[in-house]
Amino acid sequence: MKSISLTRFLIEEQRHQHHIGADLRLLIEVVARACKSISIAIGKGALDGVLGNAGTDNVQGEAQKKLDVLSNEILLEANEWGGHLAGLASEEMDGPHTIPTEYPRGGYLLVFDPLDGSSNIDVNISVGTIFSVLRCPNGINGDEERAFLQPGAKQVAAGYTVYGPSTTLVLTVGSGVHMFTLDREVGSFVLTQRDVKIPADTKEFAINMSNQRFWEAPVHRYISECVAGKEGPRGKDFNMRWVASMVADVHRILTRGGIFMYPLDSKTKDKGGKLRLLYEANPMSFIVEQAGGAATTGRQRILDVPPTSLHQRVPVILGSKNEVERVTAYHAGT
Ligand code: AHM
Ligand code: MG
Repeated sequence: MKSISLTRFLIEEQRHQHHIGADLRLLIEVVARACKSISIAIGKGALDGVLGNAGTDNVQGEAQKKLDVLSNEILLEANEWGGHLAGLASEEMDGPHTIPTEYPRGGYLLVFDPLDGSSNIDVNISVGTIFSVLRCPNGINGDEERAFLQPGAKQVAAGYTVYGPSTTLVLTVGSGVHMFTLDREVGSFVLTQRDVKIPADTKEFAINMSNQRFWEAPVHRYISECVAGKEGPRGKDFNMRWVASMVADVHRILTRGGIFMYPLDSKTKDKGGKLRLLYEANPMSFIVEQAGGAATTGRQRILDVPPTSLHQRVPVILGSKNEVERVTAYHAGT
């Protein structure tokens, strides 16, 4: 079988399926190209002096790693001149990035977490880039924060790249989820799985167990029933995995099913949760729903949450549909 590059896949999506237009195709190609550069930088690791802290904090008061800053710069530089964007925003910047006046502006907004799972960079464990694409609303400038404050259901595309033993780009434009693996010799992403589906049932959960004492009752109930295994109410043994890189944990769920939880707890309640809505929860929820899974805060579908600020946080429970529905039911008290 002939291998299908990301470029060819996108052209076919545009030409035959009419799922995307030329601008969105260009945008996705540019993001993918930036991810290749990030992959190369990560791959060099200590050889290139890119590990360690940058010595700066981001708007959320988190210490930035050198690779956080570098990945952010790579994505900004790649995207700002193409003419397809009205604005860009990122986990690593306080507000939207202003596109220099010498470049034309387009109709899309790009929001991203340039390098998710930063705590794993220095220990050589998988990290990833997450991105979400929205349309810039009429009459609002893409430099303005309010342009980005749209519920996740309005996303026109979302994806992530996981930098693991191989580099894999996972993409949805609202017509299923597709995986592309980077062929490092050729330098291009190649379609390796079309129309990925998450199994509805699972025996694997992902949660940071060290937060157990901070959880709410429905999460306690769900996890204790999993841990009780065959002898408990679920009547089967569960396994646990926690990479602490959301991208890697979600990638595992897309590959073999599972449930990922960073729920509301008393430690993060004041902030609204741990993970960020616009560039972590929304793109991942769009991908998971497109793959037949579900994503909720416990109380509401994530894609329906109306954003109030760029760096807003939200509880996240996503993955295999039947498990997510069970946790939702526990939250509803049933
Ligand atoms: P980051 O964007 O600063 O890297 O934080 C997000 C990450 C997620 O990838 C991961 O699921 C979570 O934080 C891990 O948190 P913890 O270290 O509390 O387990
Ligand atoms: Mg992140």
